[in-house]
Amino acid sequence: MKEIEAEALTEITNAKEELALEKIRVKYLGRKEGIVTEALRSLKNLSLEEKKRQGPQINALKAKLEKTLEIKKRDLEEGKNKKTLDIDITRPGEKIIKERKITTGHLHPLTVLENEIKDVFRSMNFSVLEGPEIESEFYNFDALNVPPDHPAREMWDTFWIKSENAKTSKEKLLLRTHTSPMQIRYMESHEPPLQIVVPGRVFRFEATDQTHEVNFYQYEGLMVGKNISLANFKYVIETFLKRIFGKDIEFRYRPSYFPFVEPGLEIAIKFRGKWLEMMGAGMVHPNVFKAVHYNPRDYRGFAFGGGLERLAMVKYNIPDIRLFYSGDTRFTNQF
Ligand code: YSA
Repeated sequence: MKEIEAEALTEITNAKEELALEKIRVKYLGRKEGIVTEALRSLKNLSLEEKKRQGPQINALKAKLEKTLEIKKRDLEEGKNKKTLDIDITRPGEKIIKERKITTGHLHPLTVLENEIKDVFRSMNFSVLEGPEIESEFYNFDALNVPPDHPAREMWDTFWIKSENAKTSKEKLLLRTHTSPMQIRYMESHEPPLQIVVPGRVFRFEATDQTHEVNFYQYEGLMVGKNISLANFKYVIETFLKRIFGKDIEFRYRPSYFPFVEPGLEIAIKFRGKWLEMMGAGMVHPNVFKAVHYNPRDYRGFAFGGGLERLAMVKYNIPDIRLFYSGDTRFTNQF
């Protein structure tokens, strides 16, 4: 019996498929000629004493083989199911693969350009950071040298957020009209020398046309140190434009006015026969340094804020800013 048991268990262990297992079952437990069945049947020819000795042994072997066969059968079945699950259920059907060209998603052109801008400034050792889209009146205006009654506020048509219980301008909320508040937030918690660029979404309550959106993106730059001058600004901006456009392009500087710079200037690029305003800039105003508790005698710096869509319009020759937000895939799929 011991030999039969050892042999049967080895065969069961080595069985690779259900059919082979069934053959083993028949060989040992088959009703007609199964080895164990035969042994049980031949008990009747033995003496009472031998019957009492062998009977329980053979029955125990029968039970053991039945159990082992059952477990092995379950293992084989599970193995088979696992194989079925190896199929990649995310793979498109053969029909789709043959008949349709499979396309993948891609980044929006503005995201592509924003990433390029970040790369260019990072390569010039600028840190890239982001700021809140919901701002306070304090950071968006006051700290930037634009007090409440200042006529320059008219330059930015503002979406105000109801904040009736606000007592201070730090509590009065709005959708930021430019990325410049991040100049203040950063300088408040850092000491010069510093050089940062801050891309981000801004909002203005104004009519849309070919070059104006209500919601658009800016990239803010700020560099502050002991001996920073407009010459540094000129180098940084001209390097930036050359890298973005991959060649020299026609642009101009003109004097301009922003309360947070002195002197102030604007940069425009020739686009489709007209000058398109790209960014405002200038040397940081002493009052801005005072607002962040820097001594204006110790430091000088330049800052700029450009429109991302306008840059993309020139780079990709797009005649109307509204196309970026049209949701028309015939437009976005070109990038
Ligand atoms: C100026 C001096 C600094 O030291 C720092 C930043 C600035 C820029 C200032 N914060 C600002 O927002 N100036 S701006 O109103 O002239 O806008 C800057 C740029 O954003 C524009 O040159 C233009 O490229 C873009 N822009 C403005 N209004 C827009 C717009 N783009 C699309 N839609 C609009 N409605």
